[in-house]
Amino acid sequence: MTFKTLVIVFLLAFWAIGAQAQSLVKTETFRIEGNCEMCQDRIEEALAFQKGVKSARWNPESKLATVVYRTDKTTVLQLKQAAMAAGHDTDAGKAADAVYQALPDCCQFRTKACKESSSK
Ligand SMILES: [Cu+2]
Repeated sequence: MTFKTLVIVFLLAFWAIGAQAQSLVKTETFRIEGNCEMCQDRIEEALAFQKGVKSARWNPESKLATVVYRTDKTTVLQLKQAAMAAGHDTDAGKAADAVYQALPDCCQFRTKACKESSSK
């Protein structure tokens, strides 16, 4: 094996590993209940703390979370459970009442919309 062949083999191997790692990264968009910017911080932080999460955004207008994560490290269900643990309902279940009740008034998304009370 010449040095040149060796280099090509190495490059191919790195490319293959890179392509495989890339295929494990998935972007998923799903709904999380919430109201305001405080909810946004809380939700994004809860999601970002999950293993394998590359980025997490939540939009207070659409209530949609967009998460980039590694499919070998976490699942959408785990991400939803993280949001629920932080006090926010998802289609996978509701947050525990005790956690929900502890949210600031403005964030009580089950009973009121923050926009109406806090818009200046
Ligand atoms: Cu809030």
